[in-house]
Amino acid sequence: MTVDTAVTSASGTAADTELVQLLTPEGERVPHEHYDTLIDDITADEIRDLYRDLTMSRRIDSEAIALQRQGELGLWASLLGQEAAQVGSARALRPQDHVFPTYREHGVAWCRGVDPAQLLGLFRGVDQGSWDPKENNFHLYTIVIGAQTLHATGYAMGVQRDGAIGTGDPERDAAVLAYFGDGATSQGDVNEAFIWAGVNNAPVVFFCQNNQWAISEPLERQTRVPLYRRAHGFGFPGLRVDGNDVLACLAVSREALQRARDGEGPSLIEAFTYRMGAHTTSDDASRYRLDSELESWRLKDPVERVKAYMTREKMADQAFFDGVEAEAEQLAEHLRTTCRSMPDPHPTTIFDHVYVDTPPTLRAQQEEMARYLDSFVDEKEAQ
Ligand SMILES: Cc1ncc(C[n+]2csc(CCOP(=O)(O)OP(=O)(O)O)c2C)c(N)n1
Ligand SMILES: [Mg+2]
Repeated sequence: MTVDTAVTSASGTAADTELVQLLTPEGERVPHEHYDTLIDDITADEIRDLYRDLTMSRRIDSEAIALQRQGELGLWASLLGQEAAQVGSARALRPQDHVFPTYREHGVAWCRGVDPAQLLGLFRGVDQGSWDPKENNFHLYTIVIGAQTLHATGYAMGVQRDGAIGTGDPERDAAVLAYFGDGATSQGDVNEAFIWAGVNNAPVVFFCQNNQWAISEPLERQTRVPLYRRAHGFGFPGLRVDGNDVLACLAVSREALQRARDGEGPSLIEAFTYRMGAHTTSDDASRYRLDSELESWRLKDPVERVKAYMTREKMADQAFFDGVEAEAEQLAEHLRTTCRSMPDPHPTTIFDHVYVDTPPTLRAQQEEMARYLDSFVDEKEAQ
């Protein structure tokens, strides 16, 4: 028996794994023969906009963590460290493209134009996702690991049948972007989505944020080969990008989305990044990983490298950075006030929005619950 021992590590080695990178951790621009052509039209204004997106995403996150610590949210899943992967991929989208997120894509939501305060209701437990997916083509958060990759693939097959791809018309052509994590790649749903997308040539981009951890399970427990390589077995291309490099994430996503719109089928992007925080506010990451690992990734910070690049290239001065900070502070204030004023829902609203037309059995259960709750005598009334 011959055993292929060439690759036995999930991270891969430098020799067998090409990482697309356009901006080093020190903020130096790295020339790339191919991917430079995908961002060569980018202006200094657009770089400043990307920096603003990264900063605002980080501020949404830190504010939500603070609100959770103050008891205003039940839970929060932090995006800290993943800002570039999210902003770079999301800014490659056109308005008519569709996004299927997990529960961590707050930076993508921001780029799609969802009011970040609307993200909080789910984590406060007062709604099940309050934004209208049709408004910004940003679908609801999915907690069931990997399930949204099937939804995205099904949606992409619908887009295909609507004749919305391959026309070459930038107003009509549409693609679908599905986000998921490294741990999700072990789910049946994700592998089934890859098969369906592959054989149907569906216009979907699978964007895996490999943040190295699935709660307490390290990447090595999910795979023996770099994740992007799995795509080849399903019949479509895959690549690995520096997930802390917003320019590289933008470039590879632009290319993959255009392939999808042109009718060339799915692709897998593995954004190699790191979850700087705990899995959620309910988790204590110090129980299963070393501080030294965190420290090494801190040096690759996705926001700082853009700041260093802009400063080096004289694209922004201190007044610009102060202005963005002030704007982030205003956003944080908006989050605080909106969150605290969110009313508690009536318990029977849990039955709403399960079906478009609530079936009689479910309606009966809702009415029964209402009667039950009404049967409690209000203490004040009884006195
Ligand atoms: C089907 C399913 N199984 C298990 C869980 C519990 N769970 C929540 S998050 C998580 C880990 C996901 O890791 P990864 O896909 O790497 O995404 P990340 O949280 O790192 O962004 C698990 C197992 C779940 N939500 N759904
Ligand atoms: Mg993960």
